Amino acid sequence: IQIEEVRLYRLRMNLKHPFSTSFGTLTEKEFFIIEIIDDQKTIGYGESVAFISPWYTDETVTTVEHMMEVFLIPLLFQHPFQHPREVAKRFQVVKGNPMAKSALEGAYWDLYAKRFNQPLWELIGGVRTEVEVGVSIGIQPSITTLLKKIEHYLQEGYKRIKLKIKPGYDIDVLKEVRKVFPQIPIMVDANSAYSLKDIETLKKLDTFHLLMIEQPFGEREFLEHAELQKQLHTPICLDESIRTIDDLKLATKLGSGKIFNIKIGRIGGLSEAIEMHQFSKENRIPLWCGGMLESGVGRAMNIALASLEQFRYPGDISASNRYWDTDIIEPEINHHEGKIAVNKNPGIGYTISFRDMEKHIVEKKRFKN
Ligand code: OSB
Ligand code: MG
Repeated sequence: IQIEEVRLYRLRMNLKHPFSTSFGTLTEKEFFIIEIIDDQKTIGYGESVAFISPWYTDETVTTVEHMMEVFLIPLLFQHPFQHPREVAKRFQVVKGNPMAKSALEGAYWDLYAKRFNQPLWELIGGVRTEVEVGVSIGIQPSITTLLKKIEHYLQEGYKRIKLKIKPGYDIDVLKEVRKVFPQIPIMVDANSAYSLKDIETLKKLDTFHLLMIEQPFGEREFLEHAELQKQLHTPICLDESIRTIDDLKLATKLGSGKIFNIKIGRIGGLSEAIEMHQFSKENRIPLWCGGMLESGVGRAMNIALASLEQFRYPGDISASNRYWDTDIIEPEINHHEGKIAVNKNPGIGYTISFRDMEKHIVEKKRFKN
C-alpha cells in the first residue's frame, strides 16, 4: 500500500462547557484531522490530540504540525507499507513526538482496515461488542454546580464519574459528593498537581472508597508514586507518566500504580497501545481508555481500543454531545445506559461529515508524493 497524498485540516471547535483541570481551563479545542489517500484512492482518517499549549504533555498543535510536515509525512511517502505496525517502526528515526506520530499512524490504521473491509476494532483483536463509558467532570466553580453535573451525567447513564481535583479542591469536595452519592463509582484525577509533601491529604482520599486516584504526582515521579501507593489502599492510576511500554514495565516493577490509563496519542499510536495491551494481559494489569476531548474521529479509535480484553474499567469515552454541539462524524457517537456499541462498518466505522467539519476549519494543507 503506497500513500499518495496527505491532507491536514486544522480545526477549532468550541467546547459546550469550559473544562477545568489542575493546570487550567479549556474553552475550545484546536486539532488536526488527517486524511491520507493511497494508490487505490482508499481514504483513512486520523486525529491529532495535542492541545494548543503544552500543559498536559510537551506537544502542541503547532509542534505536531511541524513534525508531520517536515519529518513524518516524508517518511510516510518513502515507500509502501504492509501492516500498520510498520508505520510506528519507520517513525522510530524521529525521537519523541508521540501525538504527531499517532495522528498519522491512526489514519493509516483506518485506511488499512478499509482496504480489507474490516472494522478497526475487529482488526486489532477486540473482544467486546460494546464498551462501558464514564465521564470526566472538570473543576467546578461551586459544590452545587458539581453536584448538579454529577446528577445530570448519572441520569444520562454514565457508568462512572471522574472528578478533577487539585490542592484545596479535594477532601471537602469529596465529603459533599459522598454525602449525596454514597455508592456511585467515583475516581479522581489530579493531573500531577500534588507532591509527596501532600501525603497527609492524599491519605485522606483513601476514606472515600474511590475506584482509583489518577496521576497525583509529576510524570517522571515513578519512585514517589510507588512510595504513595505503599501508603494507600486505593489503587493509583498513571496517565501522564506512561509514554512508552518501558514506562509501563517500570511502573509495574516499582509498584508506582496498579491501573493504567491508555491514550493512543500520548503513547505514540495504536500499535504501541496494542503492545502495552499484550503486556498488561500477560501480567493481569487492568487498563482503561483515556480521552483528550477528541472529536468523533479520535473517539471512534478509542472505542476500538476499549474493545480489547484488558480494558477493564469504563473509559473517558463519552458521547459526542458531552463536548460538542455538533460532532464532525456521522452518525454521532451515542451511548445507551453507559455503553457504546462498536459497529460493523470498515475502519473507524463512522464517516466524516464535511458539511459540519467545514465550519470549523482554520487551515488546510495538502502534501503529494
Ligand atoms: O487527564 O485524562 C486527563 C482532558 C484533557 C486533558 C487531560 C485529561 C482530560 C480528561 C477528560 O480527563 C478526557 C475526555 O473526556 O476526553
Ligand atoms: Mg488524566
